[in-house]
Amino acid sequence: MDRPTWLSAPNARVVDASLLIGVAFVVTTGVVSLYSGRPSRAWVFLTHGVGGLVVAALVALKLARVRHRLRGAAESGVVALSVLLAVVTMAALASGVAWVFGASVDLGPWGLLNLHIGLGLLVVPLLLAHLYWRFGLPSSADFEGRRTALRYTALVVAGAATYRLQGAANAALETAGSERRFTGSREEGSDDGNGFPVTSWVADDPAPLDRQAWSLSVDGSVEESLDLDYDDLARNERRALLDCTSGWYSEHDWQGVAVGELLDAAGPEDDAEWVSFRSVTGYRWSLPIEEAREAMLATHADGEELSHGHGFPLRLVAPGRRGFQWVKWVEEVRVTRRRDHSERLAIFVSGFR
Ligand SMILES: Nc1nc2c(c(=O)[nH]1)N[C@H]1C(S)=C(S)[C@@H](COP(=O)(O)O)O[C@H]1N2
Ligand SMILES: [Mo]
Repeated sequence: MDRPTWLSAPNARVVDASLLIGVAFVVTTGVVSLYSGRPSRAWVFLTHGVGGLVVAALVALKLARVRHRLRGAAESGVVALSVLLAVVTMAALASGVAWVFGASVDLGPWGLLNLHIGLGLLVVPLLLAHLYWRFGLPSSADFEGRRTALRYTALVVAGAATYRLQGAANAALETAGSERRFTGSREEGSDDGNGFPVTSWVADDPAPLDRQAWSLSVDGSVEESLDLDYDDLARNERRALLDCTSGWYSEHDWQGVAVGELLDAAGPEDDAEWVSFRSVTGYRWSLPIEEAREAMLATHADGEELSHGHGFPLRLVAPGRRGFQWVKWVEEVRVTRRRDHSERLAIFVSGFR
């Protein structure tokens, strides 16, 4: 008996082109997600998950088609590269699914979500090399009009439905994944002073700071530079949630000085647009001045003096920003006219100085 037409083998070049679009989509949303901390960005994480499921289905279709070529793998470098690409892609997808269902791995300072990010980024150079050897654009004859459109729409809808079912399955199984935030992060040590994970982005690890020798300067595009000792710092309080891109979050009452008060005291010049928070290590991040006003430089968490690992004597609390922007061991607040783009590099290399 003939198969119904909608079950006939999908056009190879259209599958490949869709796979390319799908991978570009999940890599892009994955990178954007690292900069997304507010609930208004939940769609980035949602579409990343649905996109991952669609890519998984397309990979399965493609592997079913090209399986027989694997025998040549030992002889041909190009085929070997394709096999490596397939393995890394499937590992990236599997690690994402495993994370969603609450799995953990211990890789020293990194965990399963870091592994997922690493594998996802590794797909990019492998895919570019694969395209270089094997790329063929689909022609208009490859698109069978409405049928192709319907099929791919159905695929995305099925991906979204599967993603929804995941939520129900997670809740029913009561996995560690069922309590995820919209960012995918799981709770650790909230309201417990210093009892939450100590994380350095790459290798930042300064010697403990001496509170007598330390001071905070507020400078740059300001009318009057300030130099403050530890004991000069006011103790306001605000509640805020730190959400690290390695997959945990922690919410605390932070005590410290409101950045708005520091700025009022120093008097930003009219053309000041950014505020850069700078660590003794060279690690730094900046916020638009209006947002910086709402941030805090904390000396304490839940009434406990910050431990060295958490940035004693002073760390940035930047509500709605991802953890890597919450600079630790701050010694300078620099008001600037333009954004300091070197901070994007500084957060990777500050530990190696
Ligand atoms: N100076 C400095 N600040 C830093 C980091 C760092 O490596 N160096 N890591 C950031 C990252 S990735 C996170 S998630 C938070 C973690 O803060 P914690 O160690 O207090 O949990 O600090 C951020 N601030
Ligand atoms: Mo982080």
